[in-house]
Amino acid sequence: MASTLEALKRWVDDVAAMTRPANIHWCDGSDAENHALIQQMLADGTLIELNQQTHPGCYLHRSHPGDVARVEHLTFVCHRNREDAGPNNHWMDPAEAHAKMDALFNGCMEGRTLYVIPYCMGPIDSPLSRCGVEITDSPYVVANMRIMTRMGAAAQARIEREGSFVKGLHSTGELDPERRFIMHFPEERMIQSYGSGYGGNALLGKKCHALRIASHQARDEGWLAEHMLIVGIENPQGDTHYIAAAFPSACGKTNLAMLIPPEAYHKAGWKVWTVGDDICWMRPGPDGRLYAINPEAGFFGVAPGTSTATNSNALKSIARDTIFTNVAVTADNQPWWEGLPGTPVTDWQGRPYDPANGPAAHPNSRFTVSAKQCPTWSPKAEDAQGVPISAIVFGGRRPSLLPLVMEASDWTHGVLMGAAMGSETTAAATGAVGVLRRDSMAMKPFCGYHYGDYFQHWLSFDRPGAKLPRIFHVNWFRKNKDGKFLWPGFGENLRVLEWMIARVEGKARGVETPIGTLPASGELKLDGLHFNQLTLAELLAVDQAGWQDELAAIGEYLDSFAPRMPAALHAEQQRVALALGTPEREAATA
Ligand code: GTP
Ligand code: SPV
Ligand code: MN
Repeated sequence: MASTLEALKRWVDDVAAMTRPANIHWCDGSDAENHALIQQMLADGTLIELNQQTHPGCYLHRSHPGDVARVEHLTFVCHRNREDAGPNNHWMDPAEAHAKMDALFNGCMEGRTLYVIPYCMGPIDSPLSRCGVEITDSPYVVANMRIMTRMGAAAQARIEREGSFVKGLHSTGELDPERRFIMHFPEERMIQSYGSGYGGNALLGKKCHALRIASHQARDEGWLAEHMLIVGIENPQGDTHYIAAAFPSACGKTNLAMLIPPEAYHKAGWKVWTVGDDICWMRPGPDGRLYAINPEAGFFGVAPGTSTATNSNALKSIARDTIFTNVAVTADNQPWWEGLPGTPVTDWQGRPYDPANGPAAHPNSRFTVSAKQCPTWSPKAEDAQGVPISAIVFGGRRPSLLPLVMEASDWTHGVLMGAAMGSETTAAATGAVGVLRRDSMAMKPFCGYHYGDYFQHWLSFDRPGAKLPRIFHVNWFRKNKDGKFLWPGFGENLRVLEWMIARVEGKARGVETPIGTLPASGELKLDGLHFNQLTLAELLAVDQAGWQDELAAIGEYLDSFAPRMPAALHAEQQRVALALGTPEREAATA
């Protein structure tokens, strides 16, 4: 049998024969290689040098103004059997998709360099990690992948040893939205992306591999690939609980992962440890608990709103050696976005700043930075075995109804809470912003197979011997009549996490309601926070009529995944609806 290296070389040769690049470069991930690439990008304008006194090693990239976010309508999951993709995905027949992509890739790298990027998702020596190779004609992608993954020689050595890897082929093409597709072939463990240079469309290790392909692989192999941050909360006694939380794009994962404790908590000795800010791979360990790794090595974080007040850890992380994409710049050439002090002179498109043109920084402008630069980066993030998860949290942008926090009565109820998740859309994907949509487990754009099968896979973790995490649902985004957030959020969210940990440790009794367990009076510690008791009551109220409607909507949503919707989840929806006193629907469908 041919070695893996030979198979890899043969694939690179095949791709080169199709795309016809002028040069082929195998990336080793070294500093020298990175330096040379940056010099080349500065020379051709792909990167713009920022103020090297205030921001050493920082550069700005302006993407094409029509290529600033993930494109869900152009993203396909190409299973052989259409049913396997589910109504949650766009599907194309694999043969048709391959023909379409082959035509686009034909000769597309003429005059350009083809880069071969071997990468490892997760710590190089972890059994939970998985490898891939991305071929791209974008040096910007190479520089970002070097920060976001363990890229280069060590990854290639693991690939040669292991014998398998995910194949990703990417070309920026003409950046024409009419000639743009992000194709996934889960059964072939392959990704093909054409016509975009942006984030999740182009850095194939991230959403394409670590979520769409990995979620499918995880189902086959008995683990979970999730759109979750991982954070460690250390109490004053020195005990650390790890929490994994799924929020949709631009709904607060990076912020919660790097949370700054409120002053009183800090003084009392609470500490926060960042393990991951976007993706979490988990599997049951020998003791029955779920163990998680962060497959990424860096942060591709939302810039706007990042400030000393909201996330000083992120701000400290990005003070050097950071690539900024689509931010504005100040008169002295520092990166700038809405939420920072100072004034921009040049907007994200390079125009003189004019408020009539909208925000100075694009709402989905981002920073790419090595996780090692984060002041709260957890030493456990490199642990090959991962960290044990005490609690799983779901949440989204819900301006009304959903309380600040509630706990599921058991795993099945928790899976229902995750499946029922809804959120207002954000600038992280092209399309309308602020529209409420269901986004089960924050995986709507990322689950590589049928949601019904995915829910079943989640339910299957509840088996004899399992010591599963508690499941919670949070909502930092409740608004009052004037459209103002009711909850201060950010660092103050630690108060909610403290209650969760008290629940995990059996130290908070809570109040049982039909929708879940909520904090009992006095259990949420609000000292030092100027907070009105009426606001708290509003944040923790259960609006029975509103919830009856919500359960009916959840029921309809779940029905859209029939016939693959697990009966147990349907029954759980019925149970909660009944507890809320809605016998009509129960009678109608029983
Ligand atoms: P992706 O990288 O797209 O997956 O996003 P994310 O989930 O990591 O979101 P992020 O933490 O970058 O936050 C997105 C936006 O939400 C930023 O503008 C934040 O300022 C804002 N945000 C985060 N946490 C809170 C919070 O607790 N309350 C409020 N009101 N806003 C928040
Ligand atoms: C998201 O949209 O959830 C992101 C950014 O984290 S991207 O890499 O574009 O997917
Ligand atoms: Mn994300």
